[in-house]
Amino acid sequence: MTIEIAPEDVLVVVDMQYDFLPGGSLAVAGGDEIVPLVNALAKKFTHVVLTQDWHPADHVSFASQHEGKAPFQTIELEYGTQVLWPDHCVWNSHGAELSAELDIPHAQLIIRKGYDRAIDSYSGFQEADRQTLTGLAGYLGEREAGRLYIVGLATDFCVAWTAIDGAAGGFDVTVIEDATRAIDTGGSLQQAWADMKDAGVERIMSRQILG
Ligand code: VGL
Ligand code: ZN
Repeated sequence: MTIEIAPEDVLVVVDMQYDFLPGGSLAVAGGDEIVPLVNALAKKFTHVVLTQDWHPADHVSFASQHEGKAPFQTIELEYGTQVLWPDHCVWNSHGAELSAELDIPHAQLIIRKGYDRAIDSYSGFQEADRQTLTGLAGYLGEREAGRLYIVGLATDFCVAWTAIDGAAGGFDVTVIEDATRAIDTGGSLQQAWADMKDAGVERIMSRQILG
C-alpha cells in the first residue's frame, strides 16, 4: 500500500551537513547512505524545508567549552540536561555546509538553529530553552502545510525533537525511518522512538512512499 503525498504535504530534511556525514566531526554512522533516499523522496514533494545546525565557535554544547569535560558526557544547564558534543557545524565552516550531494533544487526554506551561544537547538521549531521559536511553525502555517514527513540526521536528536515539536504544534508528523540515521549515545535512540510514539508521531519506511 503506497502512501499518496498531497501537494500541501511538506518534507523536512534535517541537518544533512558534512559534520554529520562520514569524515565529519560528529559523524553519524551510515549518514551518507541516506542521501540517495532523501533525494528520491524529495522528488515526491512539492514543498521541502531544510534545517541546518549552525553554531558559533564557542557554543555551550561543545565539550571544548567546559573544563575537564569530554564529548558525550552531560552537564546541567538552566534549561535542562545538555549532552556535550565535539565541536561541529561552526558557522561558515565546511562542516556546517549542507551536503553538495543533496539534489533538492526545489527546497524553499533553510532554518538555521543553534546560533545563540548559550542555547542548543535540536528542534527545527524551537530552541532547547523551549521559549525561542525559529519561525518554522509560522512559515508552515502561512503556507497552509499539510502533513509533515521528516528525514535526515540524527534520528535520536534533531529528527526526534523536530518531529515531537511538530506534533505538539498540531501537525500530523511522520518520520521515514530508513531515511534517518542515529547517533545512539546512552540509550538515546530507544528513548527517542518511545518519546516520538508518545507524542503521536508516525513511523514508516521509504518504500511505503516510493513503492
Ligand atoms: C545534532 C547533536 C548536536 C543533530 C545536532 O543534528 O541531531 N545532534 N547537534
Ligand atoms: Zn549541534
